[in-house]
Order: sequence, then structure tokens, then C-alpha cells
Amino acid sequence: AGLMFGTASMSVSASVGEAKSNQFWWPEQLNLAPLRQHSPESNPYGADFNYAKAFAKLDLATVKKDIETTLTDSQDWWPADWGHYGPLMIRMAWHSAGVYRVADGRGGAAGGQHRLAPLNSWPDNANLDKARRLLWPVKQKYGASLSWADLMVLAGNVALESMGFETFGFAGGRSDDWEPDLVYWGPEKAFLKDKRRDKFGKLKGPMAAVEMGLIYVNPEGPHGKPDPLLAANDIRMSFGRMAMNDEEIVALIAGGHTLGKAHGAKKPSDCIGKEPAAAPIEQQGLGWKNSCGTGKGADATTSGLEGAWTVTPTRWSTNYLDNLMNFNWVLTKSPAGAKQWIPDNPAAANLVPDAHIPGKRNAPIMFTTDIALKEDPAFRKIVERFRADPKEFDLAFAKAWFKLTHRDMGPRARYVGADVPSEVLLWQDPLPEATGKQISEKDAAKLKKQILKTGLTTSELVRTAWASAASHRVTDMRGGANGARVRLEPQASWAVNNPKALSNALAKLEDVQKAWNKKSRRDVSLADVIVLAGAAGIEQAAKDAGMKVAVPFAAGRVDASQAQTEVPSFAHLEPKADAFRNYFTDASYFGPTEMMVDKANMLGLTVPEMTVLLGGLRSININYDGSEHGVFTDKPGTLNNDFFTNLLDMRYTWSKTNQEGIYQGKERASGKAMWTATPVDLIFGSNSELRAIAEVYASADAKQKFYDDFIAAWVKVMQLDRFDLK
Ligand code: HEB
Repeated sequence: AGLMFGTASMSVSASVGEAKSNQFWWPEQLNLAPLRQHSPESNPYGADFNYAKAFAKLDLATVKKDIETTLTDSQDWWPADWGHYGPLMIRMAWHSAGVYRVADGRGGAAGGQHRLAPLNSWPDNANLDKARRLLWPVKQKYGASLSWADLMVLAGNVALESMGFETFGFAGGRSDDWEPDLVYWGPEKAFLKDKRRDKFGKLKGPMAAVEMGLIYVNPEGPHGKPDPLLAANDIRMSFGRMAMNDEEIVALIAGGHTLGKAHGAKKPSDCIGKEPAAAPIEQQGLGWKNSCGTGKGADATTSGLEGAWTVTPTRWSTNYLDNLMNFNWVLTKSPAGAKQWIPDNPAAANLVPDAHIPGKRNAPIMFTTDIALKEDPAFRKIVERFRADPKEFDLAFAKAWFKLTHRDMGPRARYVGADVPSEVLLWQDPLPEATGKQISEKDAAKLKKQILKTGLTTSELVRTAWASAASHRVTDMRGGANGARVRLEPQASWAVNNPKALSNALAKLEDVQKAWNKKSRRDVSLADVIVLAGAAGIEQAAKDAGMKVAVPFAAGRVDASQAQTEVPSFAHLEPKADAFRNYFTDASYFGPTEMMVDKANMLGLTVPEMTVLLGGLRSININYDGSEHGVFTDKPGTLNNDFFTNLLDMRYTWSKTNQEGIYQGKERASGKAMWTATPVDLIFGSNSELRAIAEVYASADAKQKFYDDFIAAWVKVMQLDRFDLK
């Protein structure tokens, strides 16, 4: 029955409908999907595949040769401008990496997200589908050993090198994702819209781009207004949100636009078809089909802007800086109708050889965002400095390009391959080398005894270890217990860490560390002592509840110095909410329960891990400011499953209090006030999926399981940044 292929009435979209999610019926319902991403089941290489190892075995020089050959092997189906795909590849690498934002560490080149929807279909990524398709033979040749994520960045590097630029290096090790990350890209429901600013024009939320579907800013100026100074503001804000300073901004834009051209031969509305995600099935993943003229080469239409910035668009030079400063730029329109700038000097019309038509010459162009570098006084100074010292320009671009394309890889321990630069950079959150002998298991046991003798409570011990380790975020692999940066600025002063109590606890742990290192041949780092403190605290808290447990521990952490810690860049890691400590502030991008899921996602936790951790931490009580919200036990400081049993017990009933976000639990029969709670406590009884997990840990048979699962999730958090173990 049904339709048969080959019949005239065949419709590939015939369908009766599709399953609707709970968010369709109840948009306000807490969505746990962020905690179920990237299941090993969606990975064709399986959970045991070690990409970094596979990449390390490649002969990188040969891979680079293959890419280089591809760059000048112009294909009929998408002819290369001036016979060289280099600039197109650089734009692809930059757009792949450039979606990174420092506020939550999301976006970036890792995962190869650029090849998946939605990013593959963002308007700003127009025609980068061609760049990836051109690289397919290289990808095909190396298969599992060369991820798309690495290949796209590497292609950018090889492109730069093939056009005469010396790069700072390349690190491989970005494994591919097989499904899109769930990322909050902004509130808008349509592309190229901007509903993300406050009344001062500042972006709300973690985003770095100023419009939905743009990598950073609008080339024609804010909302298309060709005002270079306003554009400069947007550029500074937007690039600042990926931790780029003025010098890096000028280097990146000037360096990038030294090469290649913009494509706006035709009016997009007349000629350009749908993006890949919406394109007809027979286009096989390619989008933006251009139905005007040849649809490619001289007729190519991408952004709608048209022209090259320099006279040698496939050779590295300082010509961008020279043109920017030497000419008087006047506003004009591209053939597609976009606002751009050309020199007022008519003689300039002969400067740039056409990309496809022999003998034809064009004027160089600038975007409003390029003119911004000339008009903004601070940017202009840097442009002039770079012009006066091309070597400085080269080095600044090389370093900024390396940072741009490696920012979301985390520490150097994750870098793989022959081209990894040896110079250590501050934004990599460097750690000193581990030296000397590691403490043994016996040593660890002795140290835990010393730690318990400090008189610090189980709550204080566990809270300190959590403050240290839970600063990690898997989105860009920054933060964590290694380095003991919890004792350094800015972390030591974060409100969520209760600075006074934290420094008191740390001082006592430091005493333990010093006393140990004085008499033992094997030194211990404070970072390790802090994690041991957590283990000691949990073991004691379980013991106080009548359970004997052992918390696994892996020594080998080191202590970073303040000088190794870039304070402004670390400031972005400060939690705006931490449900595990019942902490929430108005600076949060979302409501309390969504922020809980967001934090759990940044810690790489599953729904059961989040649940058991939060419940167990409530009974130990590591709450912010010593609050008792969610501490549903008469034995606080011990590790038990009372959070779950009492939350699910029908003897108690919950109601709102006068204080916003605070609820009260009373004994149903007597009306006696028992406990207080916040939304991140009660959600485990209210949300049907979370309640289902809470039931597991409240069940009569779940005692051992509760302890096992709690400890496993705890150790997972403690070791999130142990790339040396992985
Ligand atoms: Fe760029 C191109 C925009 C930055 C690199 N850029 C381009 C275009 C546009 C833009 C619109 C054209 C496209 C077509 O094709 O049509 N950019 C922009 C903006 C910005 C930028 C708005 C901010 C301000 N770039 C940048 C950077 C870089 C770059 C940073 C690197 C580094 N670009 C680039 C290149 C090119 C471009 C290379 C060319 C491409 C070709 O040739 O294809």
C-alpha cells in the first residue's frame, strides 16, 4: 500500500505529522534536552574511539600538501576567484571558530558544528557549503583521523601559508559532533533580526553576535546604517565578547580582509535560493543556488557586497592598511544594492584585477566595518602602528588568528600534532609542569586524616572542593580544580564562593599541605589537597550517616600562580547561578531551573547525575551563605537521601511564601513548618521526568545506589579538567 517510487504522484514530503515535544504543549516546562546531547549512540565511531590518538598518527605535512593542492585546483562547479580558494577557506575557518563566545564558552570550531544545521545555513555562512564540499576529497582520504572540526581550521591555516603568511601554528584534537549543540543563539525568531539589546544598545544574554544568523556584526553598519563610528562600537562589543582586545580586533579584520573578496554581482532577492537546511532535496546539501547568469564565478552572490580590499587578494601584504589610510572613502552601492565604500579618486578604479574576467579591473572596496578601523581613534592608532611596522602587524595577526581558532579547545594539554607552537600564551590558562613524585594512595589516606583534624566541617570541606572543581565548563574546557585557582583572583572573590569562609577553609588546607611537604619526599599540590578535602568530607559525611564509602582520588594536580591567570578572562567563568549551592542572581540569563540545567550541561552531567549530586549536596549542605533552603534533613552535614524521601513524602505540603522564589514545606497534619525551598529544589518533585529520577533515589532499595551514584558523579566533576588522565 501507499505511494510507490517512480509514480507521478510521488511526494517526498507526504506525512501525517510528527511527534510533539512537551515544550510544544507547555512551552514553560523545563527542558532537560540539553543534558541528553551527544549520546555515544549517535557517534558512528563509537564511545571508545580516541580521536586525538588517531590524529596524532597522521603525517600532518602530507595532509597540508593535500589541502594546498586543493586550494589551487579550480573546479568548474565553483570556479576559484583568481584561481585560489584560499580566501574562501579563511572565511570558513573564521566563521567556524568565530561563533565562540566567552560568556558561556559555547560556539567555536570544536565539534565541527559549522557543517551541521543551523550553523551551516545561517545567512552569514552563505556559500561556505562550497568551501566544505571542495575539501571533501581530503576529508574522505583521511576519514576518522581528520575531523571536520580540525580540517576546517587547518584549511584556514594552509590557505594563509600558501598565500605567503607565516602562521603561529596549529593544534589538532577537535573531535566531531554528530548532532547540533543546543545553543541559545538569541531571542529572535527570524534571521538577521536584532532583539537582543538593552536600551543602551548592549547585548543581553551570552551572545557575541549582534543579529541572529551573523557571526559578529553587520558589515554595512548597525542595522544596515553606514555609520563607521557606530560600527566601531558594535565591533568592540561583539569581538570583546570573545575576549578580543582592540589590537586583536584590528589585526583580525585587517588581516582577514587583506585576502579575498566579497560577492555581490546580483541582487540576492532576484537570484538566490534557499539555504542548505531548506533547499530542495536534489541539491544534496548545497544551498544558496544562484539562478542568475552562470550562478558562479563572475556572477557569484554571497553577502551582496562586491569587490576586493587589496590589489593582491591572494598574496599576504599590508595593502589593506595602506588603502584604508591613503584613500578618501566615499559611500556607494554594490551591484546587489548593498552599502559599501570606494576611493573618491577615479584612478583607483583600475587597481584590482577582476577575479574572473581577464583584462577587467575594479576599484578596491571597504565595508562600513572596515572604515570603522580608520574612524575610531583607538583603532586608527593601531592601524597606523601596524602600517609603520609590518612585522608587528604580522605577529599580531598570527597570534590573534591562533587565539581565534584555538580558543575553545581549552588548555594546551588538549593540543595534538606536529604544528603545536611551543610558546605558552596567557589565554590558554597555563599550568606549571607537574614535577617530582606523586603522592601514593597511602599518602592520600594520611592526608585525609590530617584534613579532618583541621576542624573544618564536612560542609566546609565539600563546599571548598566544589567551589574549586565546579568552575570548570566543558563548553570551552576552562576552569576546574587543577591549578587551585580558587585561591587566586578573581575566583577567590566571587560572591558564590563566600570569599571569607572560603579563605578561612583554604588557609587550613594550606597548613595541611605545607606540613606534609615539609616532612614527606613526595610533594602534594594545594589543588590535590582541595580535592582530597572533598573526598574526606564525603567519606566522613557518609560515615556520620552510618555508611562506609570510599571516594576515588587521582593525584597529579598542580598549582598555578596569579601571574598565570588572566583575571578579566577568568571573570567570565563566574557563575551567575549554581543550583548545587542553591545560588541564583539577577545576572542570570534564564530562570533558576533553566540555569540549573545550564550549569549541569556545562559540567557535562546527565539528568540522573545532576539529580543525585544536587540531592546529596543538599544533605551535606554546601549552600551559598549557609542558607537552609532544600536541606530537607534533620542531620545536615551527613550524606543521605533525605532530600528525595522527604520531597516525595505526602506527609508534607508546599506553599509559596511572601519572599519571591522561596517556598515553605509544612507537615500536612499538624501544620508545623518543616523546611524552606527554592525552585531548584521543588522542581525535582514537580517536573515529571525529574520526579521519576528522584523516586529512584528515594526508594527503599536505593541506599547503596544513592551512595555509589553520588560518588561517581562527584568524582566526574572533580576530574573534568584532568586531560592528563584521559
Ligand atoms: Fe570578513 C569576506 C564581513 C571580519 C576574513 N567578510 C567577507 C565578506 C563579508 C565579511 C560580508 C564577504 C562575503 C562574500 O563572499 O560576499 N568580516 C566581515 C565582518 C567582519 C569580518 C562584518 C567583522 C567586522 N573577515 C573578518 C575576519 C576575518 C575575515 C576577522 C579573518 C580573520 N572575510 C574574510 C575573508 C573574506 C571575507 C578571507 C574573503 C572570502 C572570499 O574571498 O571568498
